[in-house]
This record gives sequence, structure tokens and C-alpha cells, in this order.
Amino acid sequence: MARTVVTGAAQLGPIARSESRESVVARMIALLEKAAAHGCDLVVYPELALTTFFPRWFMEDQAEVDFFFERSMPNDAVAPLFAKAKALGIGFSFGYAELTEEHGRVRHYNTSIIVNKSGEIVHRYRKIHLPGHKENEPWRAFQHLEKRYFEPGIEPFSTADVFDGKIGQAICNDRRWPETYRELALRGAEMALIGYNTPVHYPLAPEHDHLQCFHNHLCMQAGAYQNGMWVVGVAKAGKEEDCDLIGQSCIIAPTGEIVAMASTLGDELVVHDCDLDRCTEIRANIFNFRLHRRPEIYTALTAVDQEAVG
Ligand code: CDV
Repeated sequence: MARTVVTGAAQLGPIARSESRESVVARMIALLEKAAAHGCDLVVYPELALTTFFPRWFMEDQAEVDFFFERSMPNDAVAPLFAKAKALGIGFSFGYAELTEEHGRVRHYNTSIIVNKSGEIVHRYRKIHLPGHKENEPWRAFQHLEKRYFEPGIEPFSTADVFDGKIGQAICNDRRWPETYRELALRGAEMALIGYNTPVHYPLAPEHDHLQCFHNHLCMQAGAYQNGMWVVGVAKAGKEEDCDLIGQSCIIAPTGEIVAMASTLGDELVVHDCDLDRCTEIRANIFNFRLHRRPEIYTALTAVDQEAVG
């Protein structure tokens, strides 16, 4: 019997800095209800789904920064989403800013979780590739201070056994790195859930602004095909405060084909029946890792000291 996960990519439109979590959660629930009408098993929301993309502002007061973080999950603001999804029998994933304490030290992560159909958190991923910068750079049209406000995740990419398959997660900038997909695939992932907030304008190379949507699909389609896995890429899109974010949320088959794509920059759900067994079309053939991969030759790939590799 086919292992089909009816999957909804639930794109969110812009979230104003003043919008409350309760209001965002109500928007997420509206998309969840649409997903239920489509028979979805899984709904995927974007990176930092509960608030505006706050790293675009330089803030010196840590209390002001911490306002955007969640101290527990689920918390009161998000509980209605968990309850509704459980009542509808739908699993979901979403990203949020996580504030936690480890060994008596406060930590800040850019995190994403998977919740199963019973409302249990079954997977947590903390963003490994944090883009941007640490200090205020006023020459930019807007800041991208992820390196200031978050610590990079140190737990490896991993998967959860859920929805009758192996599902992994990555977050935004991770999707540009081939290592993300290969690590996930080597760990058995059949589907990667990837939320993103991607500005149209890239201050370091504005001559590439017109390529943002192309690069978005280029890296995710390549990742899907070269590793024989489903990829679900979900945007926070549209004009958020003064920043234009790309949309084009999509579901990509293991062949690299886009099989569903959002056509607006607002709250929008696109759905596809994802047969996890289709990963075999690629993994048993052109990218049969066991037969054709040559890791013993790829020593530069995992060398920590790149200088020594030359
Ligand atoms: N949220 C992100 O990780 N955004 C980056 C931008 C800054 C390039 C991205 O890779 O889309």
C-alpha cells in the first residue's frame, strides 16, 4: 500500500510587528481548516511563524529582543493551534524563536518542530546555518541580525518516524546548502520540511535581487532530486513592514519537479498527495548511495580545517 502523506504547504503573508501571536495563530488555524477540507495529514508553516521577522531590526535591549521568543511550547498563545489540529487529526510543523535554559544558561535558537496527529511534539530542529551579521550595519536598507539574536544549533540534522515515514526539518538558509539534504538523506529522510523568510533584496549582492525566486527553487529542487526526497518549502511572504519577502512556497517531488506552488504573497495553502515510496524511484537508481557514492574520496567535505585540504 502506498505511503501517501497528504501535505499542505501553508504560506503566511506578512506579519506586522504589532500583530499579536493570538492573531497569527487564528490565521494559522484558518489555513488548518482549509487543509482539513483537503484531507491533509500534515500542514507545514514557515520559519519564525508566530511573529514578524524581528532580526531585521537592531535592538540593544535584550528584553525587547526576548519579547519575540517563546519560553515554552506549546504555550497559551499557541495552544488553540495544537487543540484544533488534534481535533482535526492533522499533524503540523512550524518555526519559532526558542528561549530555553541549558545547564543554568539562557539560550536562544531559531527552532522548528513537528507535531504528530495526537498533538505531541515528535521532532525539534535548531537552525544550523545562521545567516547575516552580529553588529548594527546602518548602511543596509534593513538588518539581518540572526547571528546576534540566535546561537547556531549544534544537534545534527535528524528525522522523526511520523506520518508512516521518516521526516526531517531544515530552516531557511539551510536550504541553500547541499550538505543539509545529503545529511538528511543519509539519515533516511524521505521528506524535508523547510520554512523560510527570504527578502527580495540581498544587501551584499543587490545585483542578484532579481534571482531570489530562481535561487529559492533551484536549491530545493536540486536537493530533492539529488537525494531522492520530497521537499516542502514554505514562505513567510509579502511586504512585511518595509521589507519584501519572496513567496513561491512549493512542494517538490523526489524527481525535482514542483508539483504544487503558491501563486500569491499572502496566506495560502497548496496541497499535494506525497507518496513517500516515490523516493525509491531515485534512491534505487541514479542516486543509489550504497552502490555509487564514494565517501572515501570526498575527504574535503567534512574536513574541519579547510586550509589543510588546500
Ligand atoms: N531567514 C533566512 O535564513 N534568510 C536568508 C537570507 C538572509 C539570505 C535566506 O537564505 O533566505
